[in-house]
Amino acid sequence: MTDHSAQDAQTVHEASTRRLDLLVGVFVTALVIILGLSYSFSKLIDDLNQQGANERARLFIGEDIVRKINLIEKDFYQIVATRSTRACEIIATEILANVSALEGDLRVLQSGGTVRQIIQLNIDNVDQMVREASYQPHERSPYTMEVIEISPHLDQIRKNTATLLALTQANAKECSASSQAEHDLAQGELETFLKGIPPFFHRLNENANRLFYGSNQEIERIEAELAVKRNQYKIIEMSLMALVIVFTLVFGLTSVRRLNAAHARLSQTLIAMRAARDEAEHMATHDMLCGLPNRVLLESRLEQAIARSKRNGRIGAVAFFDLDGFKSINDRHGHDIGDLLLIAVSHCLRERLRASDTLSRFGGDEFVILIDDLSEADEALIVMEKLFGCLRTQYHIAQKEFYITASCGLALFPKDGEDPQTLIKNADTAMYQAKAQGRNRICVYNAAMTDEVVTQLTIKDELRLAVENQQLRLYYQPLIDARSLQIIGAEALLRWQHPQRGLLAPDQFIHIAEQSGLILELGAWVLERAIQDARPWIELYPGQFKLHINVSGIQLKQSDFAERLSALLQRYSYPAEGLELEMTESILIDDVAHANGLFERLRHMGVGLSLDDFGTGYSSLTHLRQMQFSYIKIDRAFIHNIPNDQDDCALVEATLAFGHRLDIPVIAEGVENATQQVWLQKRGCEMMQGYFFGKPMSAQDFLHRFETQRKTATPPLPPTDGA
Ligand SMILES: Nc1nc2c(ncn2[C@@H]2O[C@H](COP(=O)(O)OP(=O)(O)OP(=O)(O)O)[C@@H](O)[C@H]2O)c(=O)[nH]1
Ligand SMILES: [Mg+2]
Repeated sequence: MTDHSAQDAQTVHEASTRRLDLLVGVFVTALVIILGLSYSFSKLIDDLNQQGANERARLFIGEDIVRKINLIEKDFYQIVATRSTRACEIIATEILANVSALEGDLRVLQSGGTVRQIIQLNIDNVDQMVREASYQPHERSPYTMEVIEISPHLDQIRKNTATLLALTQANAKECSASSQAEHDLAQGELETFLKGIPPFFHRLNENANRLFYGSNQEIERIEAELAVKRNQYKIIEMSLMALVIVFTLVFGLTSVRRLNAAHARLSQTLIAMRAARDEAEHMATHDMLCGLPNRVLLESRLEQAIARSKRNGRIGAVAFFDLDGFKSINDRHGHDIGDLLLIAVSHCLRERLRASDTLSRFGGDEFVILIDDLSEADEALIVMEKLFGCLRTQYHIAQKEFYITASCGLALFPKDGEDPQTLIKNADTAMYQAKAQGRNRICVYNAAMTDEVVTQLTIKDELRLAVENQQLRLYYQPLIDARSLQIIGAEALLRWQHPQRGLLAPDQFIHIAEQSGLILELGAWVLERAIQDARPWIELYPGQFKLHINVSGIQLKQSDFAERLSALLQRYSYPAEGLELEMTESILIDDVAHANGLFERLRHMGVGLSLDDFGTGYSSLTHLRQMQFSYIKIDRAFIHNIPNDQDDCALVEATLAFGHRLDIPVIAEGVENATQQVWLQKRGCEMMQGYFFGKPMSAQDFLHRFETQRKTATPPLPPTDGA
């Protein structure tokens, strides 16, 4: 989901980037077009402006030409009117100067006269001209024709002026020195000459006026064109601006919308990614099944708690819980049920803890609890007792009932360790001890435990080889009928002939065998060997002898236990009725439904079931009744002090009464003297066992004792020194 969102976001991001690129492209193109158009239009307008300026310059020259021609014309008439030769000469000089100036003007016009030339001509109003025309025109003058027409007239003027001057001078001379006839002749020539002058100036003025008006019209045309171009330019400029604005609005709005959508998608992706990161973080620090903190988180919290405890001098505790026999629950009911049970237990434990305590799952059926901020160690034990409440209750899962116990190890800090690893290891060691001591209990860590654990681990390794190396032995202790005092059975007792440690009793190694699973191998060996050994004995007392074999709860939890036993009995042709399986109450606590089913099958086969160590466990009387045991065995701990200890006497009497009431015969273990024997006999105890009747002995010794009894049949049997 996260990858998908990230891809989406990437796609949207790319699309938005493309749109943005396009938008920028359109902007740049529009800008280039506007600048290009603006440049060409301004160039066009500049050209037109320049043309206008030039025309105005020419107009000015045209005006000047017209003015000068008028002056010349006026001067001519003055010459004609003047009789003074000196005055005539002055006027003639002025005319010639004006003609020269006129020629200059015409040359400027003819060559497409420049503003600078116009300036050199000392024309008035030059400033305005310069402002209007700021560059050199290059085109040829359009007034060449007028110039060509005017130019010859100027030569004519020069000639006429010279003629007029000459005539005037001649006239003056005639007036003073010549005859009247000569004077008249000169006067006549002058008048004739003067007659030709008006038409000449008329033509000249015409040309000059054409020049003037032509320029004027041209200026008007240019200005009109200029106005049109300016308007066109404005329209195009505004259209382009409008186009750009529309483009900007459309693309801008679309892009903003798209960017908003992209932003929203990106935000979603970010949220999804954050959630994924949180989930990953949670997964890295929590157990998947129960949702509890895992080892990583526990160690980190423990580290903080240790540091706090060092600062404030308070103490804390690490409790290591491991459920007892959980493997068999998995095996019998499946992992799903096992999972549900783990979850239910975790809920129960959590409810009994403070919010500040950490309940973590270490995997499997192990829970580690961190409790800190305690004043004294006993407070931790109080919490543990509270937690044990969870383990002595019934769990209802998938319409089944489960009883579960746990073993717990407790380590305190800073006393038992100053770092998380050491504390957890020590709590684990204490838990191991709790398992070794029979489970369903709390052990508080002490330094000696570490050595103990090392020893136990060594024993575990050696025990693996014990079967293979034939170091296991079976001893048999007689079971005596309390009324006849005859041997009517034997209890098979396991011993381990350890090469270095000597002969070891079961309490020194059986818990290790149970813990490591070796009990299955050991138990199978015991069953086969005992049945094999007892085969001849049963023939001595057919139908009466019973072989009692201890079986572990773990063995009974094997789903094929009944089948295996049946095969064994068949193999050695041993009658099922001659076999009594002794078990402790733990089988009842673990799984009542399974125990019921198995017992039903065993009873159906004919195998008897005895409850061992009665009074030391927590079994409910209802269950005892349901199980239909063939015998109840009172633990030797209660027999030892009778008849002196009133409490023990009361307990044994109660057990006997309970057995009689339920019609279950009672066996008393550990009978060591005649007083105890008599006391028990009097109270109706059905069977006895103990050193008073015989210590555990080898199979051969037992056979011997048994055969002797059969031959002599003289009870009671004296105590013997067995193994
Ligand atoms: N249902 C379930 N079982 C698990 C899970 N993780 C581990 N286990 C099983 O839990 C069992 C725990 O083993 P142990 O504690 O050594 O065995 P046990 O039968 O409880 O024996 P003791 O603790 O010695 O009394 C193993 O069989 C594991 O396969 C899980 O997540 N769910
Ligand atoms: Mg366990």
